[in-house]
Amino acid sequence: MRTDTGQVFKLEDYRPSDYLIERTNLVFRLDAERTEVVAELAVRRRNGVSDDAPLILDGDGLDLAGLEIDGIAANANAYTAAPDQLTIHAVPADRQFRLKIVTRLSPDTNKALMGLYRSNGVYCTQCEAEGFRRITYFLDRPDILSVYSVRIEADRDAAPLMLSNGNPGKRSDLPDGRHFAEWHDPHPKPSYLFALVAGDLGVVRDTFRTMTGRKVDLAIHVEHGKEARAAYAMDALKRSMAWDEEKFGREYDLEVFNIVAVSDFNMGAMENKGLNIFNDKYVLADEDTATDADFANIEAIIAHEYFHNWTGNRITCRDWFQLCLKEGLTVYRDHEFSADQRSRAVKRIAEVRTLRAHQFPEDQGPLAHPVRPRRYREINNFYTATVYEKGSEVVRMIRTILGGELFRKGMDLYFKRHDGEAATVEDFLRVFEDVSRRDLSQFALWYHQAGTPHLAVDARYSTSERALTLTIEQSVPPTPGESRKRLMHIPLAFGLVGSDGKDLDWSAVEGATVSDGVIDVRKRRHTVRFEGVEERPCLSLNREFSAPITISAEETEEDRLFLARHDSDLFSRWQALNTLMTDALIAASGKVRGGRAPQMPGKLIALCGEIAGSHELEPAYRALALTLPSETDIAREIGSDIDPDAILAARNALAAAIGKENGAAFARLYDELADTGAFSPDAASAGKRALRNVLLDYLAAAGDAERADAQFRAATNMTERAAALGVLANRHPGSPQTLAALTAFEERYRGDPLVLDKWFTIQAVVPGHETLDTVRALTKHPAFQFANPNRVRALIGAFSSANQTGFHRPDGESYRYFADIVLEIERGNPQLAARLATTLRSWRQLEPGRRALARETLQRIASAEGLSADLRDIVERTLA
Ligand code: B3K
Ligand code: ZN
Repeated sequence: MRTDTGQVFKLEDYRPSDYLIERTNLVFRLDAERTEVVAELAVRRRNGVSDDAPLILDGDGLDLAGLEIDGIAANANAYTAAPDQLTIHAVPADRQFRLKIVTRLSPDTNKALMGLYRSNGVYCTQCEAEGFRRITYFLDRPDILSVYSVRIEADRDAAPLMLSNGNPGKRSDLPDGRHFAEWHDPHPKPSYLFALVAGDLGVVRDTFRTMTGRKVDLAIHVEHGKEARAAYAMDALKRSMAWDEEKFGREYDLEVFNIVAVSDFNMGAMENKGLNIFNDKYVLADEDTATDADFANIEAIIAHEYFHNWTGNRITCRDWFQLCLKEGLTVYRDHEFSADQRSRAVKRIAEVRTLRAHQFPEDQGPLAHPVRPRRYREINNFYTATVYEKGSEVVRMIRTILGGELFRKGMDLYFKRHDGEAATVEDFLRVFEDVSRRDLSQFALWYHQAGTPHLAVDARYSTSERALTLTIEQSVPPTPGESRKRLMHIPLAFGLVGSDGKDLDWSAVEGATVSDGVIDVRKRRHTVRFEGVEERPCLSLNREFSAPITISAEETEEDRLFLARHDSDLFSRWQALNTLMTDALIAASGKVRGGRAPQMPGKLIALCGEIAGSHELEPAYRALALTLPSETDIAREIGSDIDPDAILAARNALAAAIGKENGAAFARLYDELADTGAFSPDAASAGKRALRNVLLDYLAAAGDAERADAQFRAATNMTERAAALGVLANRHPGSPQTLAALTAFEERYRGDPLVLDKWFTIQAVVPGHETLDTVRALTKHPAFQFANPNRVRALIGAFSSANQTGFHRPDGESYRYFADIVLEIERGNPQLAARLATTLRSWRQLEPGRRALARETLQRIASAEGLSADLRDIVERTLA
């Protein structure tokens, strides 16, 4: 494990390297304990660099076993080799020279899952961000683009499959039961996109005909016996390839495209050129083992990694500060893809919920950072919701400001101008300025400034003048290290909704630029006057969530009820209902805390019944609309002095009231929605199941355990089965039906840890203080492994992030247990430990007792000996 050096990397310190590596030839002699890597690098000194400039290559835990310069064994005083650096002092006078570097690795002892490791016997690599330096010494930075040729040698029996980036070359037998395969990738790429896989796997094959008629061989490699579960991923891949051609004119550029699913993986998937490596959770799906949410995730992640081929691989990042250049943009592209494949409104609501659940707490807490950070200690800690999700929102705003046509023109120019380059955020913004001739310098603050902007909106309508005056005031709350904020350019989409539910027109507007239903907010304060407005409108603000901001407006409950029924913008309609729910829950939790019985909001409860039965709305939309804000959502909106127990009580009370008042109608609808016919994972069928499961939860909250039990027993797919089990476990913990269902699930999926993860999660999120004991016990389950990130996330991750009452026990017992686990995990896998530790980022919002205990926990982690850079960075920033 690399311990912390305390080094801080700064954006302003960027400078190009003195040397380039134009070609990289790698030979891997694979062995579980002693793999030999021979790297032959064609190096060139950059113009103008003096020939006594040393060549400094990055390493991480490496052991140099041989070094030749231009074919001659290097003299001992020509270089210094340390595990984390190889410095060549005496560099040849010629501008171009060759280096041959031999290193030895032990894939089996690599538990960090970075560099070359083995997962279930399969050799695989993960190099982003800085894993290549665990394989060989290199200029391991994204602006060093090199053409790679790879030769893999392995045991024929253990590794019939041998893959790397690019196109396949020669393949033949070797003595001693070994064989080799060669690969060549013609596209220059940074080292973080290098990949290798070798092992014994099953395969699903297909082909894709590109827009210019080239045939691409597609293959998805999975564990033997699981081939059928890769069919959906293959379908999603082909749809992604066609979509990128149609919507962005992007064609695939190799003869083959390989995807490999592995079971030990630190994140979702990795976009290595021509050889995407996936967490098997995001490849394997069939109706018996995967929920509709799993299918949707697979579709999105397959698309995301595929889209990186252009946004990330063909055009990569100059340095890691530019991470959003590939991630935010590619998330935007996968969002658009899913919106086109499914329902746009439903997708948008889901995106906003994710943004608020994961990114808003970043912006509002100690880990706040701009979409393009200016400094980091450990880059792996910056693969955040801010870089990804807010980064995507920023791209979306560019499209909103410019319009679809200019946006596409800008993207075309980006691909044309920067293909084959390592680019920056400035390069990206410039293409849009060039095609639109608009000044995006104020807009660029979205990349540079952290924090969620806030708009306070006040509306005055004058009946006599038939004029509406909006006062819009912007503010950006301070974030750590950025106390003074500059004013942002915020595209605020809006509508003036008339009493018939239709948008009202206006004849003139002054005080701001308003076009296509979007106000360009740029100043601290705008007074916008609309004339010719026939009646007092209901204001629908931030339609489609046009900007990732918070808004306060003096709206009455009547206005919200009206918008929740009539807003033509389906996102804002959902928002109105969601705000009503949130307000009701905040009020109720305040009552509970004060020892009083919460009052139940009659009109809201009735509206829920109405929406459930609104057949003109698609079921998936109704399901989202009826879903109460989560306990974490409520806590975030309350913002300080959080008591999770009061929030849970309030939420349960409202769920029970909604379920009870609407009981008969919900039950009828539940029965009507029963799945008949063959299973299909399509969005419409999934939507019906989602609505039915939401209704099931309400009915159970109101006391009916029978339905959930019956659904569990009759379930014909995982969506029904897992939902019923979750409802039983949450609403009727410890009941005989719940216990029987948990046992049945375990027995059925015993041999399939990936599916058993659902069983771990369902139990980990059962509200209440006692769940800690369940979690402790489950870590002893034979299927549970601390070394496997999926298991850890399913049990410990779910418990700490989604079980507010269990994790934030008032006695601090869960925190103490959590700290022990984080420290244990970090010994093998620092990245996973650091990621887990971020669940404590909102500790300052807790009530004083829990806050003190959470601080103690963080301090205990921070004071542990020999902490990794990953974990130290997170805990120190969280405490700062
Ligand atoms: N680019 C990878 C993430 C790598 C994370 C490294 N710590 C997956 C993706 O965003 O597509
Ligand atoms: Zn990505």
